Amino acid sequence: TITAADSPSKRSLIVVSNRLPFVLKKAADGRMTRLASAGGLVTAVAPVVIKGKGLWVGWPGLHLPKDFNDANIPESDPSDQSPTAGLKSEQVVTVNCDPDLFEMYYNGCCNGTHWPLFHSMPGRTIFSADHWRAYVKVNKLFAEKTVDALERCSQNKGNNGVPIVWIHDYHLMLCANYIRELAEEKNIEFQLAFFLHIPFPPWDIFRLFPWSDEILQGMLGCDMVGFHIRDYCLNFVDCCQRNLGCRVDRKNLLVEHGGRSVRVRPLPIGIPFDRFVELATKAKKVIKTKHKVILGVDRLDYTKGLVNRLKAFEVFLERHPEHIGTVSFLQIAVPSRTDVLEYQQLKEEMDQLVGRINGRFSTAIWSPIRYIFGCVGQSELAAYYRDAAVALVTPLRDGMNLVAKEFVACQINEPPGVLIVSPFAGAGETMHEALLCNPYELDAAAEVINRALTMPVDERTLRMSRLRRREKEHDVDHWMRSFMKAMGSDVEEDDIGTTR
Ligand code: GDG
Repeated sequence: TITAADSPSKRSLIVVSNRLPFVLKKAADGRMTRLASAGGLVTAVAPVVIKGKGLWVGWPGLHLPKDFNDANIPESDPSDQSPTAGLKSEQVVTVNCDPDLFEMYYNGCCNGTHWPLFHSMPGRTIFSADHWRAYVKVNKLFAEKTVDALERCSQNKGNNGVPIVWIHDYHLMLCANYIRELAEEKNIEFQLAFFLHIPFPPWDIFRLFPWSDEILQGMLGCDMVGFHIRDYCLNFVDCCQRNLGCRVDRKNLLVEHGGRSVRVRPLPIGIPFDRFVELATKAKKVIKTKHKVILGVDRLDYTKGLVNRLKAFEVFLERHPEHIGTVSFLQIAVPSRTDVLEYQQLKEEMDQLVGRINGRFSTAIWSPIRYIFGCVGQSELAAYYRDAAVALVTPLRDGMNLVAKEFVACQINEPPGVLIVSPFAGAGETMHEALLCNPYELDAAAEVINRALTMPVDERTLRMSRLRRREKEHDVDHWMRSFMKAMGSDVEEDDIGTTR
């Protein structure tokens, strides 16, 4: 229970995520260095961990020797400008495990099972008891490390409030229950929360997983479970009722379990809006063609609908030859999970499709598709977002999708461009002024592309200004504050906001 006397800045936040907010790298001279991650999540959460003297529990991105001591984690470099620069090595708890076990947990269960299943793609899902056992073991390991972290936090005399443990994502769905069991045995006080960054599927999909009850029980170890949107919350509540027979309250999003009432909350994530505006304002031009550019930016993942998108663009060129020679489609596809066969096959399919469509429509001085298989810098990315006429964000299924939000933040040119988004992404549920496009319906998708390219300036301006206003207000700091509020704790303005 949180008392009014609890000062928010004294409530420690212990974040638990598969990866730490930076990875450890071994330099050529054998010294260990930190390589910071730049994502919005880290930007929003790290300042709260730092100021509240909290801790971050996670895998350091490489397999460390068994006897590795966290005291050997390097401090940040003096030149480090990243949000994690202030995170002292004593605030970091590494989870280390056997490489083979980690492989079965990470590529096996997390990416081979939970990722496709939770994106409602059971045909791609691998059901393996060995992978599941690895997942259980690794979740237990994370839980043990988190309880060590909790013990450290409660011994810290400066910390008065009850620490909040915040577990992230589908890698760690069992963790909460193990933490609760272990910490209660040790009489440690805590509050537990979980946030899922991907969709939570409907019951009829979820129940295909042989150990689905265990997942629900794991998550119900929390005091609060958060998802991007209300639909995912309702799916979760539904699964708790139908799988476990829990008493639930759909209106207030509550699940009764083990004598406790677990709150389920929609907490749509935002982006560091102002940072993207600044990047877009300063970024040099990278699109130098006179053609209008239709832009796609995604990890090369089958959930992102890239094959359908290319096919829809092909139909668009067939049905609207008047655009030939005046527009081009630029797809940035960031290599992802490249050691997994399915992702290698997707890359091949993309290469072939791009080649085929370009071969079919190119003229001597124009080709319809530019395809970058690689990562661009953030400032370059902001320039692409800024100068594109249309963004095509058409995943087959996506928890939220930050690209849609980053695109609107960077639309500082007048007149602005148009956002096209899939209804099957969380962003499609919340960004009401975007044009909706069902990625499975190629003919209709082709017409939406045409509509975006020919939309009158007034309509574009009105839609984009409303989209931008909403995303600015609901930025990633707002998300962080909403989370703390959902945990019964307010955050002082000062405790957040390195994103401004
Ligand atoms: C998961 C959920 C949910 C992309 N290309 C480049 C680049 N990016 C950055 C973008 C954006 C991020 O990657 C992608 O975020 P998404 O949200 O689109 O997708 P996932 O990675 O699948 O994220 C998703 C998210 O978690 C948060 O909860 O929205 O639904 O699947 O930030 O900017 N960054 C740089 N160069 C690139 O080429 N620098």
